[in-house]
Amino acid sequence: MTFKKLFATTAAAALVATAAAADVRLSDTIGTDFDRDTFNTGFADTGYFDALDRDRDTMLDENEYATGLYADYDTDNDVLISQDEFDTANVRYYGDAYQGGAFADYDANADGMLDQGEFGGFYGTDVAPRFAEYDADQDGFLNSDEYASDLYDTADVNRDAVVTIEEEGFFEGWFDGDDIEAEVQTVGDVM
Ligand SMILES: [Ca+2]
Ligand SMILES: [Ca+2]
Ligand SMILES: [Ca+2]
Ligand SMILES: [Ca+2]
Repeated sequence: MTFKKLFATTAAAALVATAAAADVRLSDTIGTDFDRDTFNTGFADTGYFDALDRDRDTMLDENEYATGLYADYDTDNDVLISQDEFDTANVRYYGDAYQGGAFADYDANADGMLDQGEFGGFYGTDVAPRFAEYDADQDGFLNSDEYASDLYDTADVNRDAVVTIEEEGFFEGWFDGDDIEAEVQTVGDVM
């Protein structure tokens, strides 16, 4: 089963299971554990990493990583980040434990939107430490496996190595069927 197929199945299962207990495991619904290895292997087949890797060197530098985040935060694809998009995405990435700055801290021109440069300020302050955390070999880049580990842990909010139905909501927002490659090309550099 490809990751796309796996994801489509689990997203549908999540919709069906919204009223179920939050600790239902994927293995209960689709017969496989959504463990790190399964995820990392499947993730490599999605093409998502390749789409973010704009210079095609098989690595994400911080700029490519931050642009991918921008495209993900921008759910309505207007190439601006509203306060609602900012708050919603921060809950997805950090759960209720988001400790970073407020939207207004980064909206330098106070127009109610974050553009690429303003988002770069948010990235540099609040997100860059996570890039460093997942750069396991400390070469300044995230390879596909390092990046997949970041995504997996981000989804696994309580870090118990099981992505629950509730935690899967992260992927519903993240992998929303948009043309990610076109989006990141449109967003361009944020740093
Ligand atoms: Ca690259
Ligand atoms: Ca937007
Ligand atoms: Ca602004
Ligand atoms: Ca690395």
